[in-house]
Amino acid sequence: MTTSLLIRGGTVVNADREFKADVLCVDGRIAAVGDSAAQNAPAGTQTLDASGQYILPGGIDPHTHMQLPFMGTVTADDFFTGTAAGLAGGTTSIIDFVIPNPQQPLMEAYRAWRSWAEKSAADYGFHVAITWWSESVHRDMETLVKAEGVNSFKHFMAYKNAIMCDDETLVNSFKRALELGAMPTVHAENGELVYLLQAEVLKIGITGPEGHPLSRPPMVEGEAANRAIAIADVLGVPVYIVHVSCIESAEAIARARARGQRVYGEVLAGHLLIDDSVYRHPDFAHAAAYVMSPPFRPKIHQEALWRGLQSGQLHTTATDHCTFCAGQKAAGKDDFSKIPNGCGGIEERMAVIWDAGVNTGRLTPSEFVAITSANAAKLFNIYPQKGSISVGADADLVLWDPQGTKTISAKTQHSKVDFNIFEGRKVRGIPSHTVSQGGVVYANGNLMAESGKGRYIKRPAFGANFQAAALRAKELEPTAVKR
Ligand code: URQ
Ligand code: ZN
Ligand code: ZN
Repeated sequence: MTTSLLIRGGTVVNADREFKADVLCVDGRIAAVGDSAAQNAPAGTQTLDASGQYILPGGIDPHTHMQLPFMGTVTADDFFTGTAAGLAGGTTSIIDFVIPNPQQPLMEAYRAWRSWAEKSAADYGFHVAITWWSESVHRDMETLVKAEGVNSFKHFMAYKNAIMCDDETLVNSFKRALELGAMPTVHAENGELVYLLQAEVLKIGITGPEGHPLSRPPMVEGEAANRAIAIADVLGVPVYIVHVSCIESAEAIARARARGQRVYGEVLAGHLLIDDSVYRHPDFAHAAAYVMSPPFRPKIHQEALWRGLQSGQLHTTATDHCTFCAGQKAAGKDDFSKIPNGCGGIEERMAVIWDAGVNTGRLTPSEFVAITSANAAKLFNIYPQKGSISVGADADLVLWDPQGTKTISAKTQHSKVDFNIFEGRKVRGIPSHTVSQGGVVYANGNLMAESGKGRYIKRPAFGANFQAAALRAKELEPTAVKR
């Protein structure tokens, strides 16, 4: 049975341009854009009036952790509640993370996460973390790329004695990623420095959440970003740096890109709008709710992140949605290094960035689409299936009401967590409808997310351009001197 949806009277916004056009969706795909949409609408087509609104590609959040077992607990949002919250905010796809324990076979961890994600309400993919190295990891990476549609591998340079990978693993895995046509990504913080600084801060008697940023100053991130960039440069592989939070790493990326290196940066909505004063709140639960890594920074860093997004030196926005309730955060009541790291944001990302970015003139609507959807689709090789309103693309769209307003609150959010890092923020510019796979899943506050409706999205390896880069790097290899 054909399901069709006609969206009339709106302004379509893609990353390259905006234009008035109707959009017809048939059986989960975009079937027509423009005057032919209405002409080709089958009998009985549901119609949405988008006059005065923008029609955006569904948001893509390339950095979430639903149902993550971490620091002795599991996140409050599972793959259903987390993706449902995303749909309420206009995000129709996520890329989450498979994070094997050290020594755990990658395929075993991958199968576990795939089973957890079956309840997703929206489409999803996985970056797979490389937390250890062996012949089996080398082999499983190939299986994941060639058989499972994984084209990105994550490396935590922080979290010593847990999931941190050392330089040997970074080097081996980056090289393997290049061979396979996959994108290496990094959490860039020097885990050795964090470990030492945590001990030093605790030793002088600072045990509260205010100790968290003290143990992870910006240069701890800057060093790791520079190191990951240098390793990628020597090996001739691109690299994607997640949650760039500070001037030090933003400048490291800009310098590398100015040299022509393929380095990409991701910025969290939280790091654009929240500063480190939150850690000095007198109430433990309030301050602990903001404990995530890298930490929220002094305000001066926010301008560098906005400028990076405006200038194209930083590319995507995400949330790192990794939610822990107050009872879970209390694990660190007497020692901030034991507070489970992570915050929410998947429902709020698009609205807070529109409000602070587009309404202020920092971003055009097209630039907004680039950083909330299209660039992530391009960097993880699912464009234009995702990230574009074009014939043949998945019918994932948002009707965006630029005059709509809301005050963000944990009281009205859909996430299961009991806190909202954007609590009280008034925004103008919100989704009125979210369309996923051609069906309306959110309409004017009414969320109709369905568990299990989400699909696993395979992301193909990058082809010749990767291999060509590797070959060029090889050609540059010095030839042996004949003696
Ligand atoms: O580091 C990450 O990205 C995960 C473990 C979420 N937690 C966080 O603090 N960012
Ligand atoms: Zn991280
Ligand atoms: Zn993360």
